[in-house]
Amino acid sequence: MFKIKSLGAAIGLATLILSPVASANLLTNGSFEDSPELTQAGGGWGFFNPTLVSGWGSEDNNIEIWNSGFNGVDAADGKQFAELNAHPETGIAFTLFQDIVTTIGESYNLSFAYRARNGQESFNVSAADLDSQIQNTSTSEWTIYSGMFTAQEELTRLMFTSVDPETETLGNFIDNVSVVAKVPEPGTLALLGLGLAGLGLSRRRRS
Ligand SMILES: [Ca+2]
Ligand SMILES: [Ca+2]
Repeated sequence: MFKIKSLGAAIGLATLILSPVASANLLTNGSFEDSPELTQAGGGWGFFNPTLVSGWGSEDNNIEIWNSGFNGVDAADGKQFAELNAHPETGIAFTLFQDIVTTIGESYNLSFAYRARNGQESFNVSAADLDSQIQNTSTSEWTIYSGMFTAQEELTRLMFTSVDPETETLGNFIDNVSVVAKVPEPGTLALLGLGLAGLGLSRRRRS
């Protein structure tokens, strides 16, 4: 009985070590659910000074949040999402950014949902060594982006920047943004599983 118990403890410990790595979103308010009350156009949307939207910033522009269902667009996650091309216009590209505490040399997985408003849109996403321009064409459904970056600083800025339209106020919906420390490769997990199985086997052989 003692041997079975100790094997159980070993598996429990492995689960304990691996599970927090796999699940924690390092972003604050990644799904844009936490914002002031949406007051424009009957409550369907709102735009705010970035200091009022938890987690997110913007360079010289406000941040625009929509309620799920407004103008027929359901959120990809939860009840709200962002329109990168905010309101009103200031004459420079719209940005939406968040600074993340990172470990230099470690890799992180980025994912988010994006959707076009009019069908001919694009935006840039960057973080450390990641720099992608995304053509945003589907107005009928959300598309999931996933990518990876390796931190070069102790603070990494995740940044979305409007490309087309660059300065006009309509376009580029974003929701459900997530940055997680890179999880162990499936191969590593399989090897760990084999190791535990081997442990059980050798214990059985001894008994
Ligand atoms: Ca959301
Ligand atoms: Ca807008």
